[in-house]
Amino acid sequence: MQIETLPGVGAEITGIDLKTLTDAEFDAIRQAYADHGVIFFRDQDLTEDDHIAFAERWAPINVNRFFAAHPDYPQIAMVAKEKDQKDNIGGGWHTDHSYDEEPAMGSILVARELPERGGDTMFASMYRAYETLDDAMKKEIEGLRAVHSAKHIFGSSGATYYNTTDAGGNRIGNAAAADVLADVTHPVVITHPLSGKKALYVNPAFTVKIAGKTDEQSQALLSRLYAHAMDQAHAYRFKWQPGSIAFWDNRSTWHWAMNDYHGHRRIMHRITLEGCALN
Ligand SMILES: O=C(O)CCC(=O)C(=O)O
Ligand SMILES: [Fe+2]
Repeated sequence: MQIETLPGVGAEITGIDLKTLTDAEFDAIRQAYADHGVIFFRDQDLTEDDHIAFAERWAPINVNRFFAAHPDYPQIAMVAKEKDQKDNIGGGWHTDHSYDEEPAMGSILVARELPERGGDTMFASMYRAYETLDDAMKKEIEGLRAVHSAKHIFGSSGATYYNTTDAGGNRIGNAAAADVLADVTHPVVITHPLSGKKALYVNPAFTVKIAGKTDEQSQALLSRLYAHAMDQAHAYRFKWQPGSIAFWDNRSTWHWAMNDYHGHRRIMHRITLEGCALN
C-alpha cells in the first residue's frame, strides 16, 4: 500500500483492494483519513454491497433525509446529474451535515458513471485554513460559536437547484422536514475528534450566523474567514476516473463539485457515516 500526500489537501492511497483489506491496512487508512481529511482510492471495483460493507467498518451509516436514495439500497444516496439537468448537487464550497447536532463524520463517494470530461471535485483543508490564520484572527474567533441551518438549502424556500423538479426527477425531497429542523450551534474552531488538531468549522452553505453577533457583524467575519479558507493553497482538485473513490471528513475539509459538463450524465453513489458532537 502506498500513501501519497497531495498538494493542498488529501492523500491518494494505491496498491490496495478495499474488498479485502487486512486490519493493518485498515488502521493505516484510518490514520491517513485523520491526518489528511480526505483520502482517494483508484481502480476499485466495488458493488453496492461492497460499498456498504466497507462503510460499515468505519461507523454506522447515516441515511440522508433529503437526498434521493438508491432504488435498491436505501443506505446509498444518489448524487446524480442527468443530461438535461442544469444544476448539480454540491456546486459550491460546503461541508455536509453541519446543520446536525452531531454532524456526519464523512462520506464515501463512489464514481458510477462519469462525463467524458469535467465533473472534478475540489477539496479544501480546514486544518490548513485554521493553522494559517494570523494570530489576531485566531484570537478574534477563539471561543465563538456559529449557527448552522439547512432550511435555506433543503427547505421549501431553498435554492432552486436543491428543489429541482426538472427532467430526471427529484434529487432532493423532504422540504417539510427541513422547514422544521431546529438550527444548531457548533464552535467556530473545533478540536477534531480523530486527530486532536484544530480545524475551522464554518462553511458558506450552512453557516448562517455567529452566535451573539448581529447579521452584519456575522457576515463581515464569515466573509473574511471564507476568503481565507478558499485559498487555493489549501485546496486540491480531484479528477475522477472509473473506479475512483473519495472519502472525506466533513469536520476537517470542505468540498465543491464542479458543474462544467452540461449535456452529460454523472452518477455517484454516496454513503454517509455517523459522527459525533463537536467541541
Ligand atoms: O458530486 C460530487 O463530487 C460531490 C457532491 C457533494 O457535495 C456530496 O456528495 O456531498
Ligand atoms: Fe457535499
